[in-house]
Formats: sequence, C-alpha cells, structure tokens
Amino acid sequence: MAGRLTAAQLAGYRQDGFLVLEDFVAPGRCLELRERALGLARELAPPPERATVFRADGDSPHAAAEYFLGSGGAIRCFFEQDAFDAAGRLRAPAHLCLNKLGHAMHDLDPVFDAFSRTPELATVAADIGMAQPLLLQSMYIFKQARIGGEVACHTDHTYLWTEPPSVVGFWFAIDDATTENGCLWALPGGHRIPVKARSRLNAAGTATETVVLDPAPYPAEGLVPLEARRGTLVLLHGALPHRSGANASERPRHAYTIHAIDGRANYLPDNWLRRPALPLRGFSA
Ligand SMILES: O=C(O)CCC(=O)C(=O)O
Repeated sequence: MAGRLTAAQLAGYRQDGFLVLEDFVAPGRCLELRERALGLARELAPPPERATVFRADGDSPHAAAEYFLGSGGAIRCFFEQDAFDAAGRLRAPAHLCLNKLGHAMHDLDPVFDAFSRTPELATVAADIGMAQPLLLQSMYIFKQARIGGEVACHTDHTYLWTEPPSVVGFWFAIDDATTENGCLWALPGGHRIPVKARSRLNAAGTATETVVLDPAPYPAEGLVPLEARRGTLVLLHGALPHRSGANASERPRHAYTIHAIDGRANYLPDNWLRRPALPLRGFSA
C-alpha cells in the first residue's frame, strides 16, 4: 500500500491527537488546487449585499440562513468579517474577501475531487483505523493577508457528531503556514479531554444551537503551533482542541481541509450538515 504510516508516526498520533506529515502532496498539486479555489471564488462569490459572513466563534448569525445550512451539499462562499468597511462596502474584489469555500467541493468539483481521493490518503485513513472512511465536508480556507480572522479553539467532533466519535480532520497546507500568517495550534494529548460542547440543529431545523457539556474552557496554555510548509498534511483527531490565529501579515495562508467520518459510526440526524441528495464516498477515486 502507498505510503504506510510508521509505527512511530502512529504512536505519535495516538499520543498527541495530531500528526504532521511533511511533503505529503507535491507543491504543484497544491498550486493547482489554489488556482481552482480562486477560480471558484471569482465565479461564485455573491455581491456584498448578499454576502454571508463566517464567524468561527460559536453560534453565528448566519447559522439560520439556508445559505449556510444548505452548504453541506453545495459550494458556497463565506466572507471575512473584516472584509467590509463601515459603510458595508467590500475593501477588495469579492474573491479576495472570502474566509472560505464550503462544504462539498470534494464531490462537486473535479479538481477538488482528484485532490481529495488518492491511494496515499486511503492508506493513511486505513492506518489510523478508519474502516469505512466517508468524506463528509471540505473547506477551502483562504486566511487572506491582513483580514484573515482567528478560528477559535474547538474540536471537530463538536460539529460533526457520530456515535461513537469518529471524525478526523485531514488539513493540507496549500501555502506555507507560520505563526505570522495564522498557522494551526493544537493541544498535544487534548483529544483525551472529554469534548465540552455539541453544536446541533434546533428542533425546528432552522438554526444551530450549542449544548454545553462542560462549561470549563480548554486550557489556555499548552497549545503548540503547527507550522507547515506547502504540501504538508496535518491529521487532527476529532476530539483534539485546535485553533488558528488571525493573519495580520502580508502573506495569505490558504489551506484545504477534509473532515471524514467512519461509516460504521452513527451520524446523528440533528447534525447541521445534511446532504440528502449527495451520497457519501470514501478516499478511493
Ligand atoms: O485552517 C484553519 O484556520 C482552521 C481549520 C480547522 O479548524 C479545521 O480544519 O478543523
């Protein structure tokens, strides 16, 4: 099998809840995805008066909107909060003001599909114990120069709940990510802390709500920066607390992330992300 993980890498993943795999993807393939993401952004970014802002700090005002709740089976554009001036005008062309694209590029766009489904990824998923990996959501995160916002500390299980827990993040550095331009930070071993919140649909299915399971915050100390060169894959256990900083630098920090679940686990029907018209597929082309 292509690119099996070593025993030391697997032990590191189990110990820390994350694993950094440098040079996993050739830089040229990252640049191809980058071009495609910018192309989709140019094509699909709505005008400012219809813009939906993404806020990664809990229940957000856009959560009620169909634009967000229907994005699990679509390719939609979410803007940075700081992309607008006081009069509500965009400070730059729309495609340079996006926070992210989400959440089904891996199924709806051929370039994203090919990037997301390779023998190497299938091997990694099998090695970490995913018997039936299913690619649930994809996000292309622009973390634009100067306006790229912080992503608050969270776990992915909070948002994509299966029983038993099974979600794993496959995060790719499309640009070099450093502490200056907003790299990931993660809490080593934090995946052993019971998950503190669940975000789910309300009873009417019109908005998300947060169920707090433990009000104590995650430790503020101890997170480590995961600086990553273009082409690096970072695996993130679903219960691992992680965040990313704001980007005040002049260099964008593009990243692509896939969240996969195990088909053996039960995906709860009140998760926000639903794809009634789009069957889930694994890492095989
Ligand atoms: O890339 C980022 O800034 C955050 C990504 C993240 O939190 C995730 O993929 O779960």
